[in-house]
Amino acid sequence: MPSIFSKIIAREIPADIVYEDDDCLAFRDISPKAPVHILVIPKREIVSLADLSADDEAVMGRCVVVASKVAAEEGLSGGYRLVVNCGDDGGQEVPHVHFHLLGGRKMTWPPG
Ligand code: IU
Repeated sequence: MPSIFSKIIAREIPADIVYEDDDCLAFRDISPKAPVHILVIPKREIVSLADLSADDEAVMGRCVVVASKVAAEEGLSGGYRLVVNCGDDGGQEVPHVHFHLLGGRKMTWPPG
């Protein structure tokens, strides 16, 4: 089932895209929870972490490498947080797996 992120990938709705390659897309979150809040997604339609298969290993690894590259480009030399919410209990709202790259402020732990 295509989600709103599929429309962003297809350029059917606008987004502030900061990185793109054949497999991954990174764009600024529309409702940022930190000074830097970027979502890194696989272009492949994967609903959540709970739906991953062995075929997804490369693209998910690629997303983590992209997040690291984008974090460096955003100047997050002091550190950052990379988060994936999974399912209702994990607080996932958009059914297309995504990494939240959060930075530019001190993070707290544990998360809510
Ligand atoms: P979640 O992990 O599924 O809860 O995160 C979804 C995120 O997608 C959330 O931070 C939203 O602000 C963000 N988002 C967006 O950037 N653009 C959109 O059009 C929609 C949600 I809908």
